[in-house]
Amino acid sequence: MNGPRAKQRRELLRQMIRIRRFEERCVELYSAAAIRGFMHLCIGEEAVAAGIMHAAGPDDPVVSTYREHGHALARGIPMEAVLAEMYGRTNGCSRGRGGSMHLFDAGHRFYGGNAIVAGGLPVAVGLALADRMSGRPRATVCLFGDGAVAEGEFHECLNLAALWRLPVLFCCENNLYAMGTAIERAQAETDLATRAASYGLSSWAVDGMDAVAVSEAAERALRSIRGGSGPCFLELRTYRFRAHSMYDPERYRDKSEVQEWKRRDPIERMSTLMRDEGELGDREIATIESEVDKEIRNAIAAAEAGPLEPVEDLTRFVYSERS
Ligand SMILES: Cc1ncc(C[n+]2csc(CCOP(=O)(O)OP(=O)(O)O)c2C)c(N)n1
Repeated sequence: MNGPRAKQRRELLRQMIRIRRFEERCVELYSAAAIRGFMHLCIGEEAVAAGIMHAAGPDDPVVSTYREHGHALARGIPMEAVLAEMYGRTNGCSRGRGGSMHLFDAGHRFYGGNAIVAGGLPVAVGLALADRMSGRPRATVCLFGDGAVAEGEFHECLNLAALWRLPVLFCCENNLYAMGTAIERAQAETDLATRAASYGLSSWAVDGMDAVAVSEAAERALRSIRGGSGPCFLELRTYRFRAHSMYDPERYRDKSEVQEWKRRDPIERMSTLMRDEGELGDREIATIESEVDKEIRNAIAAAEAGPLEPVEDLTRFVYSERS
């Protein structure tokens, strides 16, 4: 019950619950106008964030998208710094300059949050090239959505990374939609793992609703990358349970489809498995929930207490300082 497998599952479950509860609270804070601007939630996709970050090493750079709260939290950026960023406060991880879509923390090797679809891929390839040239044994983890496949940068980056055998783990979160466009309306070949393999890199599809499967696939891929076999591509088949962003009438998909995917809820699935195998009881769940609740309350207090940037500092970090 306390072996490494149970420990791994407990950690994955804890991380997924943490991300889910955080984002549920963010919805309330957004309605109260405490958080403003764009906000994209990963509710339903938590197994990807938890699984990938569980496998990544602390020195591996991570490059993400605008749907990155879960990635940032699972990476270890303190919840206070994430929420303060979303509040636009200077104690946020990007000093309140980035907001929800631009979480950044070089200390945790988290190189963004990026509002541009596929914009992270060239960043990841550049980071991997720099590590290769400097002889650092790192692998860059690059997360992006299925919508990125429609961008030229995706193809250029997969080609270059494969050609130069760069240490990049490409993680495509295929949630079947790019805003309101279903993947089969935009792509002739919807099997993205097959598509990626055509660039000459190792590529496979993973059940993105299963955190253990995600973590094990990422571990396997990272072992291969560190062994010098070049980049890998994982197509993580997942689903977002909520709207694309906070304003989305969701006319592009049937409610029945959403209900169908909710039956595969990664948190329910993991807790049921763990209960069935005697690894989890009501007491453990209650403990996780209360610890997470406390962490969220502390994060809200820190965000609310965080200073706003004075107007005089508006152009700081925009233009270089005069010496
Ligand atoms: C280059 C570019 N084109 C268009 C947009 C507008 N846009 C914002 S989100 C989005 C959909 C992206 O979908 P996907 O990559 O599958 O990620 P998901 O939102 O599903 O996580 C689009 C087209 C953008 N931000 N950047």
